[in-house]
Amino acid sequence: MSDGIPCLWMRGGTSKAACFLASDLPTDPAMRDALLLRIMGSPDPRQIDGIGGADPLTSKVAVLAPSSRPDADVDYLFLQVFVDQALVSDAQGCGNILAAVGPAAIERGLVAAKQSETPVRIHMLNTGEVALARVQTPAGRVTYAGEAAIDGVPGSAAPIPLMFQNTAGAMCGALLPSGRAVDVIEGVDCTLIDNGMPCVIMRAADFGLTGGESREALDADGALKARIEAIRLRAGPLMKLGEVAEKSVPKMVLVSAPVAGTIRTRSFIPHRCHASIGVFAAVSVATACTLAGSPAATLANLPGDGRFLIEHPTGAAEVLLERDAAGHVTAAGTMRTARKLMEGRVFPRS
Ligand code: NQM
Repeated sequence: MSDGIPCLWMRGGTSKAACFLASDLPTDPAMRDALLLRIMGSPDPRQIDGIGGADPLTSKVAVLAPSSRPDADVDYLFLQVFVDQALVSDAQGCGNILAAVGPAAIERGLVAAKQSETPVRIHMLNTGEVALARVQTPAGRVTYAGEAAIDGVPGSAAPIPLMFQNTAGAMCGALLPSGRAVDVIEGVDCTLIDNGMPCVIMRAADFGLTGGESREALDADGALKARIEAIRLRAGPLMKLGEVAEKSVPKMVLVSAPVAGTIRTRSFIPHRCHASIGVFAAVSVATACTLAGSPAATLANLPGDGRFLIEHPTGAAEVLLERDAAGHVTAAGTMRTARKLMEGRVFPRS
């Protein structure tokens, strides 16, 4: 370890992650997780002795390996390294970091670049599903420069379209793990849903909020967070996730009427308010908007063309939903960008 560990530090969508090859990390998950905690500098609210950014959105890890199945090009394991607890969780995927996986797999030689655009089929080990990313590779090299802009990231970059299928019930076994579109928990109407990310969706108004509050104001509201956590702990077993006190799922999403898009959100991941919204969380919220009678559906302004604009604290995320004749969501997509920030070796504290 004194020579450091090869590491790519990448922005994926509105998050950042350290990307490793599985072959550079211990195979034993407990040893791997202990190493990742030391690399990130956890547990410590400032992560001062590691490379983590003192925020769940910048304390993430992607572990890449050659694909273990024939219909994919690369295996991607997402790990959330908690900031102020000695916990590393594989109980969720991450669609923002997913945007960095295609470029990182090409950079690290796991996938050969094609001449103009390289499709990368990514086996998401957390959920067992395969996503398709399209990476710009003019002249056979990844380019990060481009004209695509996403809210929550300044400037523009090369677009990375992401397409998903079969995400319903990815973590909970069913789109609606309780079998209902509405459950009442602690007196609050909740939709317990998993279309790629387990989420509990509730009306902001039921907490006395407008839903337009800033991330900082919500994070400072201890009474609100305690109420949301009480609901989360009861929702976990109902969602077939078991005891969730030490898990980063389910995510807790407050919804309100949109300003200009489909619906407005403030999401907790799960203890801090997200600066924007997770990719699969946005897909799950968009899907909830289509469920008659659910809190999200009563507030949503549904698009006519399948393009759902999910408003969040720093703008909006676009989610494309394909639905069958019965209205069931069959596929989803979004557009993200990514950037290589640093390539080198990382030196964990001993
Ligand atoms: O929902 C944050 C993020 C995420 C996850 C989180 C994500 C997703 O924005 O797919 O992208 O929910 O912890 O990076």
